[in-house]
Amino acid sequence: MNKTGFIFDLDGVIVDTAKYHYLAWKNLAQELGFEFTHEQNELFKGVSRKRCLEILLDIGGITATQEQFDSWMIEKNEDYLKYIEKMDETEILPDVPKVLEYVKRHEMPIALGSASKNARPILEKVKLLSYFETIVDGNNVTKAKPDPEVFLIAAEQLGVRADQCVVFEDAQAGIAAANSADMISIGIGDAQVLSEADYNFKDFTEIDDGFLKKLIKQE
Ligand code: B16
Ligand code: MG
Repeated sequence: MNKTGFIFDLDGVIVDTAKYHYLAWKNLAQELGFEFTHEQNELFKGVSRKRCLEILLDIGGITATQEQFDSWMIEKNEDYLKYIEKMDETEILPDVPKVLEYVKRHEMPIALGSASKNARPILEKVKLLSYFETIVDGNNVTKAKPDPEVFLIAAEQLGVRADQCVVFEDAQAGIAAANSADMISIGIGDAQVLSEADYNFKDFTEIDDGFLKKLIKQE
């Protein structure tokens, strides 16, 4: 039987780090003299750190020198890491371990496909790192989602054909990336926002063994 490659996004799928990204961006905006709202933070999901800062500065109407830009990138990340430092297993989103366990028990390979450059320390903090055969993140890609690069590298590293991979994603750009990589896309979150996904679930509590079995058999 051919293997199915299971690829998971991180933020919004395995853990809710969006709330910490938000706090760190909000702190920076405040320092620069403007408000950054929860609604605006939606624009940042699945988007690279660099692109987030570009959007933030646009919101604040700020033009930065390259030097300022670089130092704000560092400042935001240092602030974000202070929140990450305190994370533990209690922050894993509901039923994620149940799904990882099922996939592992059936000896299917698992990869992470995330835009974050902090993916590895976060998985260590929440004690899930050992489930992943490979971590493909913001440190390994040159093109951000919706480009399929991150997922194609993950498939290659798992040794599984792209059309035999499934991707769990919470961002529109991630679903688009999975679709253009010819992978099965599974939207986690708002089905209206993620309407391009092949399947939609509110969260992992809605995913049962029968569905996972179907993915493994690729019926
Ligand atoms: P970092 P994902 C993304 O994670 C976040 O959703 C996005 O808000 C963040 O800007 C990006 O990672 C980069 O994160 O600053 O840690 O490198 O959803 O692709 O797992
Ligand atoms: Mg995400």
